[in-house]
Amino acid sequence: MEKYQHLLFEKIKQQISSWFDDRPDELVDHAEVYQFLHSIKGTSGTIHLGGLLFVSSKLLDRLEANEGLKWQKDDLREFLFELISLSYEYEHFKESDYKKNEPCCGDVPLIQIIDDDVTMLILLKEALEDKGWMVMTNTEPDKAVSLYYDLQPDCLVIDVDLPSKNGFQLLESIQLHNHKQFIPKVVISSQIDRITRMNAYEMGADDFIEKPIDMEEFLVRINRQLQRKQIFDQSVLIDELTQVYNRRFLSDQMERYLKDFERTGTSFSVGILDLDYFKKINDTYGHLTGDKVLEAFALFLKEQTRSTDIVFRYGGEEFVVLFPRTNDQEAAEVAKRILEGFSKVEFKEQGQSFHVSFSAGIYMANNSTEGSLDILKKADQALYEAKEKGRACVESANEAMLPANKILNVSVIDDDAIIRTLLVRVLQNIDTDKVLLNIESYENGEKFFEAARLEEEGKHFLILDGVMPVMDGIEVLGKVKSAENASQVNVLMLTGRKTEYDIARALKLGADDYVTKPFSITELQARIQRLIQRMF
Ligand code: GH3
Ligand code: MG
Repeated sequence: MEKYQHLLFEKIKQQISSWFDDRPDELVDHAEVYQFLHSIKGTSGTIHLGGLLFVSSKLLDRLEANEGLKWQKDDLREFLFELISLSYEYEHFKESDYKKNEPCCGDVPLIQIIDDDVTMLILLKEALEDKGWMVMTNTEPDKAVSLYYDLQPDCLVIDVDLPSKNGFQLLESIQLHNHKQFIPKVVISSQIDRITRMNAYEMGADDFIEKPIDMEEFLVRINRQLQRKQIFDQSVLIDELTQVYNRRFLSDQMERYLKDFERTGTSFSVGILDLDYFKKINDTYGHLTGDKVLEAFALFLKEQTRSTDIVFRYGGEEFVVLFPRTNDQEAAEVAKRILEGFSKVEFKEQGQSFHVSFSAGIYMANNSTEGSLDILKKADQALYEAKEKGRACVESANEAMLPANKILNVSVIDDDAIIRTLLVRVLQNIDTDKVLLNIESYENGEKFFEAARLEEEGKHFLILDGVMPVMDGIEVLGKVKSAENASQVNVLMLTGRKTEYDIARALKLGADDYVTKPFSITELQARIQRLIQRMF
């Protein structure tokens, strides 16, 4: 059956390619489109492709209303879009996988499982994900710890029978951080004697579940832990590690300032401060040293700001300072002064000393139509610029305000007509306020260079397929990066899943980001949107 399904997709692909690549300017007959859809409908029913059957039937119904029409290519592409995107999904994801690939929204609880038994890991992951929770898995303890710090999960499930690093040791190292950061920990173990259980609770376990696991009970118990975490998060406003306010209180407070601003016109500024190369500190001296730096930084911020300014921990090593009744220049001056002072603080660890700097983005709220998220976004853009400028500096978004209608030339270079069509549509749907997107697609690098696309004025953003028959993606990248305006060009590479070598090479040659094929369309859209926003 799979073979026939594959053949049908090939057929769809060929037809799309012949319409949109080989005869781009010709009109297409109504009858030709009708036959195409009719044949897909007939075949897809027989070979159990329900979604395809549904879409082709729907399109056929709609087509009847347009009888006798000659199709312009752009209209046809739009008309067939659902079919094109469905064939991409079918080709690359099994229906069940595809659903799981949908990006989770921010509110979905995240569970981290550490277990060296892969079969068990998969079993637990599937059961938890069926409940709609997001699950990250690890078999390797050291990686697990760093992922734990990166992700700050809502619940940790840990198998203490791990052979390489004793599960208890792992639990203990996490607990040292965790005593200030409430994340419920569920221990699973095949050893269930009294001493093991007591050890587990001693080291911070919130629950102890014996193997073999009764799955139904396991899910109920995990759910209970997630509820506890939620209640905890909602009841506290202070970040336990750094003793400054947390993110939840930030939104409350900003709403209040915004109301004030609306009523009295009193503006305020926001600064986002992000430690530079913080990951390196964790990697070099361990996460506990990292924690100490965070505590010291938070304290320094509290000491060095006015009593009316408020400090928040925004995320891992990112802090926000709210400056009431302060314009952006004044706020930037304060941030610069703090930067100078903090960079001089000497940290001593394992016989070595080191210094830590930060980068900051400032934004003054000056428009009552902006909400707190818009304001934070602006400050975050300025922070991004500060990082781009080499870090250890302060940037203001108000200064850097861009003239409206900037143009970003976006080029899609991919030999696969389906992917090209999908990407162009994704790009058209991108919502940008300050940037005008000028989108073009090319079936290979040669055509891209022939069109002298890079000579068009303004910034460029390329979505480039790594593997193409005429002029390989890597070759295109090399040529782009040696162009005169290379600094104006951002490149997102599309690569095959298991081509680590290609990825490394692409990044070395100057690609700014990569996405592995097959990709989820919604995820890609979100990513491109973010990249574009960050470019401006
Ligand atoms: P950049 O200069 O670009 O900001 O680089 P960076 O290394 O500071 O930024 P990145 O976002 O790559 O890494 C931040 C790290 O902070 C990742 C995460 O492991 C770590 N982290 C997050 N929360 C905590 C925490 O509570 N304690 C410790 N020790 N580390 C944390
Ligand atoms: Mg950082």
